[in-house]
Amino acid sequence: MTEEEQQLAALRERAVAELATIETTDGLDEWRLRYLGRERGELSAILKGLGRLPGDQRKQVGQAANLVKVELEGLAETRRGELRAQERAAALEREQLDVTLPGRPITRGHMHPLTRTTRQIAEIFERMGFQTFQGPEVETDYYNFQALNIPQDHPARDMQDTFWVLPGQILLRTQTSPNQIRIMERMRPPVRAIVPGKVYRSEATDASHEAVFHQVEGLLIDETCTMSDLRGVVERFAHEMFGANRKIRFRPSYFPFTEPSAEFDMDCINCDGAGCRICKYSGWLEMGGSGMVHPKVLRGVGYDPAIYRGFAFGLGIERIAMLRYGVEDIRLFSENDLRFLSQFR
Ligand code: 2NM
Repeated sequence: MTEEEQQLAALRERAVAELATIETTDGLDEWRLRYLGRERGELSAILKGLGRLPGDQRKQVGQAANLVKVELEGLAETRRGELRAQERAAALEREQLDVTLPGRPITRGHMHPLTRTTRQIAEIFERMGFQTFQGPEVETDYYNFQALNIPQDHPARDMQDTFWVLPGQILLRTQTSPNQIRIMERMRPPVRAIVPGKVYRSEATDASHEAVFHQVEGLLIDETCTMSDLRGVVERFAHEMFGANRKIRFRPSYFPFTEPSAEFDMDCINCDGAGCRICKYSGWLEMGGSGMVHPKVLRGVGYDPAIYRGFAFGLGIERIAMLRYGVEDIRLFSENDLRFLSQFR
């Protein structure tokens, strides 16, 4: 074997060994340049040196070099195919999209428990022919007190510690009744109105008292209604809201805007009247106030008390929601804690 043939065999061995270690098509291009490149390739260098050899050797080495060249090119193309396939597989792996993964949940809001309770209450009264109205939360002294037969020096004003906006003139309503006055001013009887909404009282806060809370007041005006109609409406409400077996009792009371006045209780939904922690062992739950609208109030809105009469009542919405849902602290409704609110979705 000539020196050139030995050189060729060593080159071939090196090229084949190196090719096996190449991992990228870029690396393969470099390899090709190094061994097979026209300008600086090692094989080309051997072919260029052929001229210096004697004739018979030139042919022999030339043929051997060509065989190596063809072999190496064949191996390179095979390797290129393998590397391309590997690179495509890696790219696909990187881009992979698993369409079977579960989607990200869409966080969806829901009604506040007090809004939900308010709507349930309104629906019950709407089925009895009442119409729902809303009105201003900032009121005048006239609509909040005077029109309701609570004059300047009346002790009843002490019952409702007021948030004044303009002392003596503008205030945050202490009940929703000022809106009942506005409704009566606008309408001729018969009137059947429900007024839910926010009310404000400057009071110390505890588990059952808030300075801002919600009330629903009802009003019915016609020529013939009596306290037994009032009782029927309140009882029907209790049955629809808390179940057909609930019992209602009326106790005489006092409000400046009604005469006679009464407060009403419902037998305890927790113990059915037997006495428990919820009803403070009395068997009864206080529900609200009511009465026949005072003749002075009727006259004030332009109704003739000799012709028209009516009854009115007021209920606390938080109180109803607390009983319905078993909530024991009124402050939870306004704390905006999702651990509480999310339970009402
Ligand atoms: C209550 C209790 C008793 C009431 C009275 C009126 C009006 F405007 F007709 F005079 N509206 N609401 C009323 C009566 C409210 O809440 C405890």
